[in-house]
Amino acid sequence: MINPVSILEDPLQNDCINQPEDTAMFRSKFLMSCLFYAVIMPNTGYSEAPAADAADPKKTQARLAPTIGNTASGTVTFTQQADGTLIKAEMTGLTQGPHGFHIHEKGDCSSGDGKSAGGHFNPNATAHGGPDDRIRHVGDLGNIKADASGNARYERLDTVVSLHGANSIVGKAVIVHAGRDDLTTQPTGAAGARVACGVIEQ
Ligand SMILES: [Cu+2]
Ligand SMILES: [Zn+2]
Repeated sequence: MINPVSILEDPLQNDCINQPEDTAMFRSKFLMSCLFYAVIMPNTGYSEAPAADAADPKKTQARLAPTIGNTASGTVTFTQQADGTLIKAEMTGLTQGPHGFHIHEKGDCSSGDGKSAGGHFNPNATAHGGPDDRIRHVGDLGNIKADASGNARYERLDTVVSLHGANSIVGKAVIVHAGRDDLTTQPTGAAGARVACGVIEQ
């Protein structure tokens, strides 16, 4: 549909509507502009609402399973918002304390130790850091901290992680580590072994 407001604001279209009684040459010119709007414009698609894009998801998740010899499992959800990506995690079966929590570059948890997920997701080739650092891997989410029962929750609105474009984490993997990410040691944060792994769903 042609937006009535755009018709009123468009000088060519106004010419078409307010056709002056003038020479045949002008009439012909105005007729051309009428034809342009009648025939060409409806096919340009400018006035159509953008189609929903299946490659532009608004929400996804990863279900984390324990690596061999470990008991940690849980779910991480990613919700794209106007102001960033809301990341929420719930884990069980951890040892008490902080555990390195990252997005790794390969969506592959097939090896028993989680190493098939590769290194931290780092599309911009920067140094490792904490989630609030200006210089960090896209995948650097800091630590998830478990209570005495081994349960952990994490919630963060992250402005670097995205569900589309170059920083898209869709199809990558979430890893929880045995130890704390010190947010400093390169390139891993020295967080130790990988105790849980889950692929971020497409
Ligand atoms: Cu990691
Ligand atoms: Zn990192």
